Amino acid sequence: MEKAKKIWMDGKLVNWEDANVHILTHTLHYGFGVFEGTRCYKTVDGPAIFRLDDHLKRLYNSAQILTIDIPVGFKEMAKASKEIIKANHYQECYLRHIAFIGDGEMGLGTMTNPVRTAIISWKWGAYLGEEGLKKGIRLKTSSYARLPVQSFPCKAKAVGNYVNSILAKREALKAGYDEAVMLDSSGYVAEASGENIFLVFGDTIITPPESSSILNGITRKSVIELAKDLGYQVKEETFPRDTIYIADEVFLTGTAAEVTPVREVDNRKIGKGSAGDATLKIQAEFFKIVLGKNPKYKKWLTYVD
Ligand code: PPE
Repeated sequence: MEKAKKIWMDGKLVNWEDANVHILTHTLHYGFGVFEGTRCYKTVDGPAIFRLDDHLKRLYNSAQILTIDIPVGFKEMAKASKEIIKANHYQECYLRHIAFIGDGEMGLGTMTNPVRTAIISWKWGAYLGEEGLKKGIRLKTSSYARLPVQSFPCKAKAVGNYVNSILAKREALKAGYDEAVMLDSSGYVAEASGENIFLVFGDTIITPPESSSILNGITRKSVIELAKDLGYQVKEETFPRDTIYIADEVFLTGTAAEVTPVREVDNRKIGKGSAGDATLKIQAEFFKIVLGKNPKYKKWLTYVD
């Protein structure tokens, strides 16, 4: 990873090398913390953060779900999100917000440790590879189910939730695939390890509903809106893995993955076995929006300067 000059930590800009924590940092031991992933794009009018308010809302909602009191206010966090990009002279980057429990006492019941915050920025290219973004990736159904909704806060982007995702991801990578698709505890399709999933059947697009054990992706929400704009009928419904195999097209959405086509699932070719036409149309429209080239969606951009 290419180092940036500065990291925003607990209200101050510090040098990259100095953004360290103590080994007794509570979140490091127990995974109790929340985070966000947001992208800043080099738009035609300068750098702009895509749906910053929605990402910050989700960060504070995640903290609310976990009963973590973030000591920095929403407005200050929004301001700092722009500051860190300026401090590092980035035109485009990924932003990682994190709120975690610092050191002090140990044990699960600790309530008095400080809640710490940071915003880190770095250059992040195509998450699932340039070629994947153009031609499509290979997906494997994971043997790990998404944790059941009665046991895990799926609407919180919580640090510890990612043990489940990383187990699935590593299993897929070791088996030679690019990404894992995870089922819920009843066997229905939930989401990929770090992306939401969409299937295309002609002019209809389906994706698992918000009520399922998925993260309510901000890219997912954006793609639903823009797909409807493009004339597709979008249905949020539950489906088994078999439905993926017979889809005309499959694609994944996420801040890091953006709109990534899927060309193969569990050794079954999807459609023509390459990126589908509808997927590429939606992807092109998505990139237009994030790059500030669609006036209708400028409302989703927060300009840095
Ligand atoms: N599901 C999960 C489990 C998930 O982690 C993400 C984001 C999404 C869906 C898509 O949500 P959204 O980004 O709001 O559209 N995954 C982050 C993981 C990146 C990482 O490896 O770290 C991301 O895309 O930033």
